[in-house]
Amino acid sequence: MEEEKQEGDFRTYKERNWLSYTQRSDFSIYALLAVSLLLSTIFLIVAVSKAVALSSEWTELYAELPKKMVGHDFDLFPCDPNTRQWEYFDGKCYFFSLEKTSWTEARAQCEKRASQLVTIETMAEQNFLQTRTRNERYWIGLTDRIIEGHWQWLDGRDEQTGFTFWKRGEPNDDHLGEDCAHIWNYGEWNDVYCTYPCYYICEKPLRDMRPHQQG
Ligand SMILES: [Ca+2]
Ligand SMILES: [Ca+2]
Repeated sequence: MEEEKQEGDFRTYKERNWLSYTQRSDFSIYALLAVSLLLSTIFLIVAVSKAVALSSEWTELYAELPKKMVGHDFDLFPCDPNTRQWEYFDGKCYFFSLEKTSWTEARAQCEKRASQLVTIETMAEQNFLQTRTRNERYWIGLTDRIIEGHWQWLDGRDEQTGFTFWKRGEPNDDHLGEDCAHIWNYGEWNDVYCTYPCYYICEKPLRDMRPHQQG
């Protein structure tokens, strides 16, 4: 009897211990789960707030990008970043025609573009133009149609008091009467009759292309 009782007590003791252990174990699991949940929630909140901040930064960056690109394009092509028909040199914009026409029509075409047939004032400008014209004939804004032998630029400057780059022996007012000037081989100038088909160069100040930069 005594042995049975002891065995019963021992069993009860084991069962209590087991129950106590199981309860402690459950508590630990719940605690771990709670901590995990808390950490996950914190992580999620941090991740979401980071994503929102990043998204906002990207939105701002993309909103600024077109403005920055436009600014960059104007740095590279100050005269005309959209079509690039006008080329920049030393504060002015130049248009080189793709078709040949008479001097009178060339002048009209430049006026349509709010510009004038080019006036060449310096060797630097001459160099720029001749690297671009490559021995082709291009009309310039120089004529002696009003008074034969008195060459004048369309902007009113007198040819005799400024820079000149005539070919040797020109202007010669050769046959048919040569009253209009063009750039030719090596960029040198020649007079020819005004209906001769030539390319042409228009010119205007850079400030006329970008009115907002005036000041
Ligand atoms: Ca002449
Ligand atoms: Ca000539």
